[in-house]
Amino acid sequence: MSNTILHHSPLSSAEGVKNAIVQKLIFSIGRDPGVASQRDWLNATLLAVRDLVSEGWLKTQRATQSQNCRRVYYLSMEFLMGRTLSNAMLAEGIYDVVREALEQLGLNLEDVIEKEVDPGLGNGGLGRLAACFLDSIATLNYPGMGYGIRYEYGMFRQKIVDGQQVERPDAWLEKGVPWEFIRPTKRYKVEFGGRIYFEGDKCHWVDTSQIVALGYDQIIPGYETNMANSLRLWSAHAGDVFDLTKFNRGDYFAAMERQNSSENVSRVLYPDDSTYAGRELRLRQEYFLVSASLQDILNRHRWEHKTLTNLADKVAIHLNDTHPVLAIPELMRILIDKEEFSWKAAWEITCKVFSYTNHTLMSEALETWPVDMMGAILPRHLQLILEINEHFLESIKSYTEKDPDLIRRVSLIDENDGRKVRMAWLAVVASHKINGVAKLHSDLMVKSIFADFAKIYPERFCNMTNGITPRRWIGVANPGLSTVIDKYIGKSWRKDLSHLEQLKQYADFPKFMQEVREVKKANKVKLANYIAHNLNIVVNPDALFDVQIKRIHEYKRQHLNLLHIIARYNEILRNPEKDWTPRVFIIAGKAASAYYAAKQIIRLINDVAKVINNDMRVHDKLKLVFIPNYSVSLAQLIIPAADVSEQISLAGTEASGTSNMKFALNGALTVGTLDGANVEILQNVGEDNIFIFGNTVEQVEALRHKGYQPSAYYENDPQLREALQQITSGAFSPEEPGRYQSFSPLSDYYQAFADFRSYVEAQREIDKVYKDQNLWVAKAIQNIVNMSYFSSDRTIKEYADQIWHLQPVKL
Ligand code: 26V
Repeated sequence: MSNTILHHSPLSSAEGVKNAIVQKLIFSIGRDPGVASQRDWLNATLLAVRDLVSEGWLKTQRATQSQNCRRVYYLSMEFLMGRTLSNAMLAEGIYDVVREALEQLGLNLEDVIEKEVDPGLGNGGLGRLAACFLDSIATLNYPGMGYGIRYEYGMFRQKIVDGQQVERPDAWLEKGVPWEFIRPTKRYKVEFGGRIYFEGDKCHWVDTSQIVALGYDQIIPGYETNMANSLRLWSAHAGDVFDLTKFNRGDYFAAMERQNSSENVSRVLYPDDSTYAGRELRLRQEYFLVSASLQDILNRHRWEHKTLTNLADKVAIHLNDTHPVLAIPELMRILIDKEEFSWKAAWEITCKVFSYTNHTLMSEALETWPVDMMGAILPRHLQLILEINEHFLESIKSYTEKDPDLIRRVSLIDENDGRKVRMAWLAVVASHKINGVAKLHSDLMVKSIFADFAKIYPERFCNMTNGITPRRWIGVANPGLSTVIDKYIGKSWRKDLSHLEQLKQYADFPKFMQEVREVKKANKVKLANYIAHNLNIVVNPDALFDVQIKRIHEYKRQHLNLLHIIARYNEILRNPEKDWTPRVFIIAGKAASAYYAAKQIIRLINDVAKVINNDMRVHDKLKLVFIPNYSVSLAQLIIPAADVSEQISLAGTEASGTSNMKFALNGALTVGTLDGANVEILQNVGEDNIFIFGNTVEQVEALRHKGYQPSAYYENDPQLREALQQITSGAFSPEEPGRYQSFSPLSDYYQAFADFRSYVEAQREIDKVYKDQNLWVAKAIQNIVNMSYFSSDRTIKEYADQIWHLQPVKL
């Protein structure tokens, strides 16, 4: 029985699919087809497709075990998976047959797809990268698994009320998640607080409070392979902590309070550092993820190998930024306190198991935990970290004798301003490989934040330039482009993006160019319809669509974009007769709820949009649209419709960027600084096919060094001065002229003024090129055909070979 596979493949004909869906609707969802809603049909379809994917998943589990494979575990506090249905249907090759089946049932597949919730279990690039990686790991047949938290409320839903961001809860679970499997047996106790004492060498952690982690799995199908991996998300429960005695006595409040405080751990997407309570919750969440995942990993390993001594041969654990770094002291704790390994043996295993990716150089994002807070919540872990620190500082004695200040700089404990544990330092000391996410970022990383460590452990640092999955970012998001590509070179590019280079021979074929242009136009019409329906703004799909979509942050410089838009508006009013290239500026993104400056930027965008869009004098020449509630599914709608991709961060601040890759792959031309992966996009698409502007990292540094003077720029630049004066004097907020009084970012920390002139010149060049539609589409095609390097398959192959040392499973 144990090797039975229940072949559940009636999904090869429309009739079979139809029956499978109706069965699911009646027997699993419990709805009468006569009264079922679109969501019911969606859920029934998801269940039917899930059955098919489950077969591959079973096979994968069995093959991985029988081949005794080494696995990678990707630990991340964020996974932005996007909607499941179309991706899974494409992976299984059943998209058309499902469409036909639904048609027979009187339903439109595209409408049904749109009903699926898009779980917002992340903040941005780091979370979406994790999702692209899981897709590539499965598609390349690598044995691996993601671990995260099943937050009850994901990233807030963003509403715009009177131009301002308002955050609304995202109760995504309430609609049901048919794709997931609850795993009642994957249930682990997670402990917090208490105290420790030693009996000889042996440490006891006692008087803890406990909660339960319960696993929920999502199957991650590989593309056209039988492989399917899992993403396991943990949900917090009170377990037997729930105080029934109190409840029965009528003390409901006390009983519920205890339950609530346990379950709060997976209540919301981890909060930022803005409040103390929020920080403490995040520390608990991070430990919750790490503790449950490690118990699960070690259980599986014990079950397969009966011992933990060979753990490092079979297990690679990857730390997605510092958020899961507590896994390091947690593994040490388990090996030493529970499994009775010596310190040395435990440390050797730990260093072989872990690897770590750094995703930002921004100092405010480098996690530290107050020693007191960690001591109260995780006393044994703090003690182990202090011990790791002692060993580490001892091991670098030969350096510290020559450079005594080194101890202060590299100590795992920051003593400068209240004692704090430096999580990135801990990650570096315990990981055998540490990578940045784009060449420039990896170079800067070893010159800046990790300079000292790069001298101590030069062999550990490497670069793994980010990538994106072509399945979702062309296949799902841009079916029109997929069809055109298929027609010329076949379908294989989905699994090997380098095949796109075969398109080069057609790059100047008028018919091919025409088809690429028509696809872009159709995507723009679709986006224009969305904008018309949802925002009541009419935009012309023949205008140039200029798009900046990403988290709102000063370093990403949405305000530089805005300064150019205002300057352009002024020029149009002064020169209405000029042959302007009509433009629609599209901006989307969320601001952290406690980030005042970012929220002001959103408000200003909306204020400026109101003025421009209602000014009859500019008419079609200029429109500005802020699309609320940016998400993976909105990205899938917007990116294929873009002509220009705005990647305008201050050089040296954006670690990589990944939307820059998605845009270029979909035939948008980048206007960007020499920052993050833009540098490598330039190298791949060639300087004729990208608009680079602004200061380089070295120039930015030099300006900082000599004392950056923002006033010098606006005093010398009448266009910049005018735009700034309009903002600060209330030209865009007549009902409250002082609203942006303090906007004048006299500090201009991110040097937007210094790059303004060269940005405006790049924009003029864009206007000029766009007028020649043939030239434009030729450049767009050069982007598409030269982007194969940025497939996450390439990235994952590099991780697998150089960091994780994985072999594909043979299926
Ligand atoms: C830090 C914190 C600290 C407070 C709690 C919430 C929170 C959430 C995230 C972070 C670090 C964010 C780092 C990040 O998302 N980096 C982005 O990673 C992308 C994938 O590598 C990369 O393309 C982006 O350039 C980079 O900004």
